[in-house]
Amino acid sequence: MALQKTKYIWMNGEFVEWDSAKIHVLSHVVHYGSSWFEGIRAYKTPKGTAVFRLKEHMQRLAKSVKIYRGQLPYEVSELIESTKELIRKNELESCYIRPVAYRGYEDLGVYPLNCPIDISIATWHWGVYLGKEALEQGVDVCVSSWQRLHNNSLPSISKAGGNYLNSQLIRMEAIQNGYTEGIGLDHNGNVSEGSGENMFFVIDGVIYTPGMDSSILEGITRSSTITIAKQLGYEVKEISIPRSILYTADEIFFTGTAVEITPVRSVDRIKVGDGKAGPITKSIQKAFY
Ligand code: PPE
Repeated sequence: MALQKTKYIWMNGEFVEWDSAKIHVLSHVVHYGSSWFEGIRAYKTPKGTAVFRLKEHMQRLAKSVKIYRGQLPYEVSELIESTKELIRKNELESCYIRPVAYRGYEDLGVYPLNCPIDISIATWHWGVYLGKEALEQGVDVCVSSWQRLHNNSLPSISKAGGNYLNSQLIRMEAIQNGYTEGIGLDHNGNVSEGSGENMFFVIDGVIYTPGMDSSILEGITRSSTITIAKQLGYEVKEISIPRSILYTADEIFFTGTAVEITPVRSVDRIKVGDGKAGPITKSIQKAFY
């Protein structure tokens, strides 16, 4: 899956041609993983292109940076306007949006505070994340042998580039063993999340999702899912989920910007429910779209 180029990338306040959007190899981020990013989707609607919860995404980006004693060089409102302008300039009706802030070029060494924080925003077409049939049929996943980050090692609520080294280990292992995605357990052995998505479980009509103490990213799709589920009349509980629930839940699904709402049909080759998208998953999926 090669990236589909669009015309411009917004970099530190300027619209730069896609092929010219470059950074120096001695930028701090290249050596120490010091970046923070967002994944956002814009959808084509009858009223024109609409970006899904853009403000919340930009606010989360600012918080991700703050944990690392940094500050974005632009206000959230400026980033919102620049994103909209970029989508217009790139003439996109729907797209994936990737803002990334990073410690740039100035000094080297672990101590980062002498390096500037630069920021760019790119847009491109990103279709179905976990394969063509995933949204309807569900995906086959495994429990990873790699654990998620302990919150006292790398805080999972900061969407930091470095955290995704852990995600890469989880995803590579899963794919090379024939699964679509891997699930990371937290430091207590409870369910945390997939390498790039939050998880939900349905048991006897009640919906459960791991809480903030299980090394999860506080997903924006997760929060929309909780709101939608409650509006549909379901009870939703944020709670520690033991690994064994992965094998006994009636329904399981992933949520995230890239995956949207994707059912899980098996875990470690054990079928979830009937091995296809369950009724509650489907009703939430429908309401989400
Ligand atoms: N957990 C992780 C680890 C994660 O990366 C994401 C998003 C989520 C949960 C869901 O968060 P939200 O998008 O706010 O609902 N992962 C992004 C990056 C995926 C990638 O491969 O890159 C995404 O979905 O855009």
